[in-house]
Amino acid sequence: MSSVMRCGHGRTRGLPALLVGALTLAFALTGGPATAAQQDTLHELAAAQGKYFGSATDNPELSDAAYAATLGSEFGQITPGNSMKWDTTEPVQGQFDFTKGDVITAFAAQHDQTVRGHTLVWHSQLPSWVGNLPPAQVEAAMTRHITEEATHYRGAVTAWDVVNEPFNEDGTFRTSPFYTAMGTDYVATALRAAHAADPDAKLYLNDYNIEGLGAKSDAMYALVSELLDEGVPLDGVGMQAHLAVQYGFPYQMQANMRRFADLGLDVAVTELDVRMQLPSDTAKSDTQAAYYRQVVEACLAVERCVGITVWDYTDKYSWVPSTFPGQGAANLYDENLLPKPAHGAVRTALGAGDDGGQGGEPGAFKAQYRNTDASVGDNQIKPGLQLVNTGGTAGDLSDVTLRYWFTAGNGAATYSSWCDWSPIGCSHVTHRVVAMDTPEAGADHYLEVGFTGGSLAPGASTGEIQLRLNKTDWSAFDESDDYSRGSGTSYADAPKIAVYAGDELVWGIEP
Ligand code: 9MR
Repeated sequence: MSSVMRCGHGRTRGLPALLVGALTLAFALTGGPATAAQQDTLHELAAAQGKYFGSATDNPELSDAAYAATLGSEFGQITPGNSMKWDTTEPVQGQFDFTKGDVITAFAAQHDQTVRGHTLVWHSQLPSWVGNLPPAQVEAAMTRHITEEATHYRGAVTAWDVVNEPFNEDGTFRTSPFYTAMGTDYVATALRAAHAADPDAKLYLNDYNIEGLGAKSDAMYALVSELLDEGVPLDGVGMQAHLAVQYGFPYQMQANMRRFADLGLDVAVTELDVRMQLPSDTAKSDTQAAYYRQVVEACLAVERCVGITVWDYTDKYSWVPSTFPGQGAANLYDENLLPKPAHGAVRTALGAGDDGGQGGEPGAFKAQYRNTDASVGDNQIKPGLQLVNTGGTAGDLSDVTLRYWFTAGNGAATYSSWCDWSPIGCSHVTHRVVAMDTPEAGADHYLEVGFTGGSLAPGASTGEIQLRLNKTDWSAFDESDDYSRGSGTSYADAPKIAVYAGDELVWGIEP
């Protein structure tokens, strides 16, 4: 099911599609223990692509020698999971304690790693004295906290999550002592204070559930656009990426990253993990590996995506089981510090075993359509679509979308959409209804169909994807004038259904 989205984002030309194996929607994984001592580390693989690969860590874990060895060798960047948060660094007003964070920065220096500072201003892990201040004193306390901490870590921290998690799920600002005292201005005030304290650090806003297109990432997009317009020092957006097998992959992550990059900002994946309902099984583990791979692919495809940090690398030290009882197994390595299939998927996506990853032209595709619904005046629209790879190489599906245009008529402006059946499995198909900013003849909305990943071999077809949509009040459509509708009941090439690879139109004619 999906609800209506406004079509407002600018589409720019796509970057080269990643060409992956020739299997149709098969997530061929190469998990298993890493044996060769001389094989490239995750960070070396990422660095060859101009990115870093990092992990969160925490002070108690560093006394686990086996854990620390892999942390120090496999990753080129670390983030303290807790030790730079306000409750640790200024538990009592004016009493600063950077002991724990200093252990992290010393570990990083020993292992030639960069550090992302996390985090200066957050509603959580905030000592109660801050919330108990009269609102008129909060700005001074916040500025002092930022100034002391960012000054202390000057030179040791390359990037700061200056403000963490400013938004609610619907894109409204989250209430916090900072918001209560200063309204939305607290974000700019915090960024300016951090910049004054450490002009060399990259300054980020960081949040979860902003990885895909949606209300919350729209809110972040609007905020950072405004901050940039006002000349507020801001370098990047952190997408935490706490994903879950059972909730699906974020909608159009790559396109979402690209719209932030197009503003001139860096993008970082800051807290990646992919949890699941326990126990793990092959299907969940395969989906998890696919999600990790897709995040890597999205970052590789967007030049301004500077790197990926996993929210600790092993299930042994994951935050998930204590927060979501019954869930876990979210990390790249298991509780015995052995790499899982997701680890192999990340390595493969980072170009392990090839010459560092190949770029190529956007895939060559065409859309085919058949009408599975004789009635033009009922309350559902039911296009059957299939996507065919007309090129000579495997086409990456993670970046491909199709559009079926229609007119909404009267009734509710919200929609549900459905994939009823497909041989590739509806769980691999994403769909939503988008309202056009500028309606055309026969088209004021479109059904957008995408894929969670996989690739299509040369000449191969996805096979039928049976789609259906309705208005949430189940009022009737008049399909007779719909731009993309045809009357043929067998599959045929459909020039009025568009296919995009990345942001580039590769098939069809837009209305
Ligand atoms: O990993 C952190 C965990 O050890 C703490 O108990 C938890 C408390 O909120 O915070 C965890 O890290 C969070 C991060 O700071 C912000 N994004 C969500 C992370 C997971 O909760």
